[in-house]
Amino acid sequence: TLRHPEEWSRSFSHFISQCLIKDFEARPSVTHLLEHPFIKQAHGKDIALRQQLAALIQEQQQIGCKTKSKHVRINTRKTLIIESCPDDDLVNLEFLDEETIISHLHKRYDELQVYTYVGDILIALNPFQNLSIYSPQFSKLYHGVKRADNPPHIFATADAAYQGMVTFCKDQCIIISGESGAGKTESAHLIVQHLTFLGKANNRTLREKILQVNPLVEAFGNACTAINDNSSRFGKYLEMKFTPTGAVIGAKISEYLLEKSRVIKQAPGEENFHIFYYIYAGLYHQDELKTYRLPDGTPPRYIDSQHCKVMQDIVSRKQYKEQFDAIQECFRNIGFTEEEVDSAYKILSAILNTGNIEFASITSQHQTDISEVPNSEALENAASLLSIGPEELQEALTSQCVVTRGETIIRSNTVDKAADVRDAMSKALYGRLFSWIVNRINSLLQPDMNSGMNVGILDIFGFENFKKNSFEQLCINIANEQIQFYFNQHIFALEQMEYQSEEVDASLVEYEDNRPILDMFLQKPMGLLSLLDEESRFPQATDQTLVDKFEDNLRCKYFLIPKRVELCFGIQHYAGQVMYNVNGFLEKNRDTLPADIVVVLRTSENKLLQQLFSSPLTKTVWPDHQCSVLIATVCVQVDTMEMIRHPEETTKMRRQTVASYFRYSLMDLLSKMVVGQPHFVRCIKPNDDRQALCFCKERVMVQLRYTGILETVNIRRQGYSHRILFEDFVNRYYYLAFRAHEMPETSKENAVAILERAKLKDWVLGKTKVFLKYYHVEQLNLLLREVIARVVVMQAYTKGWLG
Ligand code: AOV
Ligand code: MG
Repeated sequence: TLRHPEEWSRSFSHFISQCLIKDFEARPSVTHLLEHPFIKQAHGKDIALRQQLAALIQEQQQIGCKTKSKHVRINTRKTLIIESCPDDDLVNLEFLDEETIISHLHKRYDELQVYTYVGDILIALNPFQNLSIYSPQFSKLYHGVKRADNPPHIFATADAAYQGMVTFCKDQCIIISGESGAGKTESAHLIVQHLTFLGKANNRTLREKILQVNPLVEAFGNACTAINDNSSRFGKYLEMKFTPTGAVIGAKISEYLLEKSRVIKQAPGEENFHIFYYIYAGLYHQDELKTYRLPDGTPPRYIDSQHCKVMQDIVSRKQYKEQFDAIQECFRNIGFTEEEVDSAYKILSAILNTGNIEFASITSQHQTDISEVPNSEALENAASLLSIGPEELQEALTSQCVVTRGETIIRSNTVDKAADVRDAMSKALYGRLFSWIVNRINSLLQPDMNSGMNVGILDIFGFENFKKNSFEQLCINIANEQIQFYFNQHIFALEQMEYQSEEVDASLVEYEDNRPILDMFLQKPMGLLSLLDEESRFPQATDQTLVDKFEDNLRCKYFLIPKRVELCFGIQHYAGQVMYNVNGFLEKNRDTLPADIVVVLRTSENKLLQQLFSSPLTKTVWPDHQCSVLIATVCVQVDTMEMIRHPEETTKMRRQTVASYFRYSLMDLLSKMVVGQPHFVRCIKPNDDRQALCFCKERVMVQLRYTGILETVNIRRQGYSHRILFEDFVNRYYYLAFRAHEMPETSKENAVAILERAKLKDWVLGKTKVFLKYYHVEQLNLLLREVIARVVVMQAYTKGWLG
């Protein structure tokens, strides 16, 4: 069966050449190709090619083939054809060792087969080029069919999650992991695209809205780094909401830990958040320049790193302008009002102007260290865009109110201090604007109905190891450490724990448990984050005292103090060793925003700004009873219901640091994830040069090792990834062996009856549960869907609807 010949846009010779790929001999059923009209109609020099193909098939038949493939079909290859075959899944490999797995993935990558299964887990190699396998034809192909019927694909993972949700009425969650630049964000987009298709978003407006959420949020939250031109600088959990029958009705995003420090400073060769370049290139008409007070000439300091492409070349400027137009479109489609968008642009322009405010030291009679703003243009621009008074702004930047013993004293800021306050204000403005945009999207995309289910998609910032790593990298890498832990829990720990408690005889697979590393970070009161918090509370603390504190208290093999490199410490992460420079850790962790700034911003006439600073930004985190398993296993401790305040919030309450906020954010994220049935996508970066068709064996090897792929293949081969209580099993599948009205007892015997009736092999029984292989559930679900469809038709007949 050759499906979708319309996909064959290529010429005959190309078609044939695609068939003559290296591993062709492993695919016997290609004989069908000779019968295909496309090939039968060969003429001219194509006839020679046809003969070549025939000869090859003959040769291949003589050799004899080991594979059992049945079909000729579209492949995930860039262009077309051939069939799914057993080696789409690493679990089916005859020999299982690192070398075989690598060469297997290498071979597939050379053929542009970027996806490979490990049981129900998807490995995605970054192709670093556009593939034509994401078209609507492919969407149709990956819709409610057996996984093995099609070559591995990211759409298949989306489909599995969707089917799981519809069949079991249970929330699902797709966890995408991989290092920076491995392809997580692209994968997340493709999943949203496919879920929108599956969710029959007939309503074009809703479909467009949902598809535009990612681009809009990423314009504000992504930036060009040394590793990835579109690197996510925040964690994102996107929940797509569906009706109980599976129609998509809305979406909701949760954002985690935006790297705000990027607003004020970027590492050499890196850029600020995309949106700044977009508006700078997009708002260029004279009247816009005037309205938004953007300097026409030298770009603002915050975006004028040596790589400021905006001014340097026309092409980039044009591209940014196009991106700006696209973002405008997103704002409009999603439903932001013009006034809101205008306010957002004003705040962004105000930030750019704020960055240009400079301070100079002046000497007065009483004090030597007073700062003032020598060139008031930037200050006036910023104040005007924020709708506040320039004098008030200047005062808030250059001085501070201190209350001592009931008396209020105005103290002047030094030049350095004033610059810090300025930057703190920019960061706060951006961070709050970002949160507001996310909240606004959520309110605009919120479904009318409360009931329903969702599929969550987790796309966080990937593991990073730069030449110089700071507090941001530490947080990013801890988050990745947590995701790896979650993966381990699901794939190895929980499964093997159940073998023991249910007395099932299954061989145990050894894996690298990263819990000790997580403990070292998160434990209270002696974990690294707690120690950092403690030190942040001392005004006299320095980088040296911080390193000393770590060194004195963190005595484990994962914490390293390098000799000869000062003010650095190393961590042996699950994904490799990273050296961190503590310079700025304390200040970044404190993340203070002086009260004077909040006071002056609250006087703004800009409605959006008032909203951003009127109430304390809070987030509720609670230990959900459903996530108690993970809370027990994850070392994050949440005492009771807590209101988590944004770190910069200054009140009489003890101030939250970034570290403690981070800890709660992780908890919040986990509590969302654990309610859903997880699906894992492991993104792998085949090379560091972002080159298409370049498979660097060593780089892939490292990633396979630290993600524990070999062990994963083993456990998927030997293990039972689904354990279902007899009661739940019978309730769920009794249609397969009993009549609808029979209501069988939910006993072990009836569970066995169903398993036998479904003709499954290799399952085992525990004390209270059925233990199933990863492919059993899919088989059961397909059978169930068929039976239910039959029942519905029969009922329709009996009711006379079908005549
Ligand atoms: P990341 O999300 O994993 O990094 P991205 O998804 O941004 O990585 O991918 C990096 C780049 O790889 C993209 O900009 C594309 O150029 C390319 N790419 C990835 N997947 C595909 C694909 N399926 N098809 C074509 N090109 C692809 V980070 O966010 O930095 O951790 O923090
Ligand atoms: Mg990303």
